[in-house]
Amino acid sequence: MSVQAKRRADYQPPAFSIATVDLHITLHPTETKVVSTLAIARNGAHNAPLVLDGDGLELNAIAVNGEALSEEFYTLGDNTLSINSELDTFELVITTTIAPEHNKALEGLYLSGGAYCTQCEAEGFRRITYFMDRPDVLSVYTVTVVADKSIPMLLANGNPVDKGDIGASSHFVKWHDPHPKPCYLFALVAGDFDLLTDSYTTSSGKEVALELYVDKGKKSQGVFALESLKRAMKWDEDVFGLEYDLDIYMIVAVDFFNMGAMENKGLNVFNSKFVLADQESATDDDFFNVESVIAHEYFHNWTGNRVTCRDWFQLSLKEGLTVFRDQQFSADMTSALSNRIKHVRVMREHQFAEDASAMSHPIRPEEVIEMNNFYTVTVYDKGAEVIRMFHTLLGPDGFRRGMDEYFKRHDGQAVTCDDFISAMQSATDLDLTQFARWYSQSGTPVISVEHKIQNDDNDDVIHTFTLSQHTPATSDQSEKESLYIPVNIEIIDDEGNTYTDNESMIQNGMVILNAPSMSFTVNAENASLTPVVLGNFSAPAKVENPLDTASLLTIFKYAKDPFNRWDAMQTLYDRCIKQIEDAPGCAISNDIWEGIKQAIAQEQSNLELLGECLVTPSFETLCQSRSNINVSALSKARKAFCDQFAQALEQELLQVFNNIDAASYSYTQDAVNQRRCKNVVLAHLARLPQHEGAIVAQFDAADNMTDTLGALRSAQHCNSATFDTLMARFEATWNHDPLVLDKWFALHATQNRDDIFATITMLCEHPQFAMSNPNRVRSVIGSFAFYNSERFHALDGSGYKFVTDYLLKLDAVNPQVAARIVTPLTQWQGFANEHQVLMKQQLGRLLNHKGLSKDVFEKVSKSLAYDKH
Ligand code: B3K
Ligand code: ZN
Repeated sequence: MSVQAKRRADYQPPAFSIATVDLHITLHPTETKVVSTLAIARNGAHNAPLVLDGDGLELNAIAVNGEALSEEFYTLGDNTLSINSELDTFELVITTTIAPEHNKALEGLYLSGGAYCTQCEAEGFRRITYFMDRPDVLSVYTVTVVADKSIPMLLANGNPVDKGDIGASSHFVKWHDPHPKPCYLFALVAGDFDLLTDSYTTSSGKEVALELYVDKGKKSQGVFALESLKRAMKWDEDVFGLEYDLDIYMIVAVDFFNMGAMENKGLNVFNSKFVLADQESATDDDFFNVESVIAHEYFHNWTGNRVTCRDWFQLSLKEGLTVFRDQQFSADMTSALSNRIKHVRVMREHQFAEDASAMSHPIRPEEVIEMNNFYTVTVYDKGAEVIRMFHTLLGPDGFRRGMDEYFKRHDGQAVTCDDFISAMQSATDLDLTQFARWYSQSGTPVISVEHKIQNDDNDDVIHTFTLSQHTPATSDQSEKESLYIPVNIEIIDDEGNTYTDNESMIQNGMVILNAPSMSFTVNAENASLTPVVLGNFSAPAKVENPLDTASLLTIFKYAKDPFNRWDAMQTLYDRCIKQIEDAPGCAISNDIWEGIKQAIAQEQSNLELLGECLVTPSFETLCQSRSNINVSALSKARKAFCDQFAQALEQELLQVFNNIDAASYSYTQDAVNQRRCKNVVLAHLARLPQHEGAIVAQFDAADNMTDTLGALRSAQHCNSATFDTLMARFEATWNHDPLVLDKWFALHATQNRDDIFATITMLCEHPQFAMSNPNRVRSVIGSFAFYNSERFHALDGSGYKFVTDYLLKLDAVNPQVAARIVTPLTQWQGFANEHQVLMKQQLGRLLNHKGLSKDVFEKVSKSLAYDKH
């Protein structure tokens, strides 16, 4: 396969602009007619042709200024249409036909169930009509949607301006969006939905109609999403002074969707998973995610839509920033600590892994084959961490000034990450030049901590702390430079006293590490000091801090920063697991259990922190602090540790469990913390057969999905008959609801059982399963590949082969989803050689497959090429 990568350095401004786009779309499952009228103007003096992108379109007619264009004036390429006109300005009318029903890639215009909907970001608009499909061409859109009257609701961006009948059987609605936008924000939805309506009055008194469209019969499950939207609108006014700018804001929930949601101007399209929620069917995590995704898409209205990206290499300009904004919102709506822990888990489980793989890229990538492959944890989540560092360095007020300046300079423009940095620079005296390297350098920096103790001439005890940074080479960059790293730090002794440094390098609890290393000293008599480093995960880095168990427990007891306290326990657990890996069968010493018991006692009343501290690091997180991993050995060590944990702490765990009141259900932070802690504890107790009854009892009594699912997850550790019985009961109850059934699919797919492939095959044949639905595929195949580590990595190669066989079929249907699920297979670098050989064998099969999509090709070919370095 020969595919051309695009490079950031090759950016050229568009040769033409398109001031207005008038679309007239007559919907039909196999013959949708799209008439596009474009006001074209040449940019500057040149005689290059107008080159439009197109993909899978049937071209019916072209007219320039009202005259049909004869063939000598245009060239139809594989994916382009070039118009040779000497005119500097002209009206171009292009008529094309498309077949939404046959569109299974879910990009462009497609049918989700019975509803028409679109997904254009990144480059899907070219599957609807010929256009300059790039984000720096901004146009004002007027869209007329025509359909059979059996399809009652016809939606597009902006405000409705006209509607009426066409003959006896058809009707139309015309929409106008006054805000110039790139084509990736175009949207159209047509179908028959239940509609929830509400309104919101902005701080300047403008009334906005809010409309939420859901599948028939699901109205009550949309209430929480609509309430979340209003909270997000208010928050953006309060925190950033940003108001909504159209008369109407619409959200449509659809069942077939490649990702979470899409911020199309005034008409968001959502995966129904991130809209529908009620007590019976949604967990606390689901509620959290609904609120957070609703907010994320809403916040894009300013960070993404009003100010958009010049080119797709700048994606983090809108995504990193918008993720940071949604994280801040969620922290304000729920709790700062549990949010921070969530983000850090994502960074450690997924982003660090990406940076260690052949897909390593800076938050602003340099080279891309398939843009959809770059909607990554690096661009999104590491991107948000970089924005968070601006926020940390500038402080909330400085950050706000920078944001105000950004909008003042760039409202209505398509800009770059450098433009953002420059706006931030205008709001601070700090020199951000070195900081900007976070945009160009990939890889996870490692901060090493060294602690030396000396006596000086006066017999004072001097502690010297040295922080060094080092970023290991990545697949895309061999040379690394020093980054500008804000490192939150506390120096405490074993009674919890805090110390300041002699050089005053610690300012407001933070040092700046901007050279390969830096040192400071602390004087302390008769005290043993512990450096508490990277509070609140103040930078996306790994820390190597050689602390003994006593120091880790001191941090847990006394550090001011609750994130550090949680992290100290994670490090402690990681150490214990390592100890068992090195000496299988060994018992963790009693003083560690005693330390954990004290920690539990100390936090009895802080169920939020306690719940998080009782979670043992995931297999995926453990992988990031290891190399040459033998999966079975690591999994066994992790399991052995968890078993010992349950045995050693049984009484304490039981006490926590029994002390948590089964108060009546509500979705409040306190209640969420209680359920979370209770279910974490239950999962530990499940390892002891005597507590099986508690699991069944919780399953029987649960009046909400969090507790039901908590019981089911715990049952994964019980004997298989109990698990099977509860799973069967769950299926009988939820058979009608595929979104809920996804949880059941995922639980089955992550079982460590000999019959796992028979199970997965059975799941794929389930009446509610369809390969064409990304949610189902992610639940079954995605869960297996990402989270069933023992079976996926089985040393007979069966897991890798199973996933590959499936991907070969899926790729022909939906390349975007296939390219996501191939990720674990491409991340072979950390694993022992026997794993690597088998993984690469399957990557080779994929690479040799005729007709492989460029999505999967890019990831697989990079992964195999990395090998040859
Ligand atoms: N901007 C979209 C993601 C589009 C992904 C295209 N493959 C959703 C979001 O980040 O809000
Ligand atoms: Zn986004």
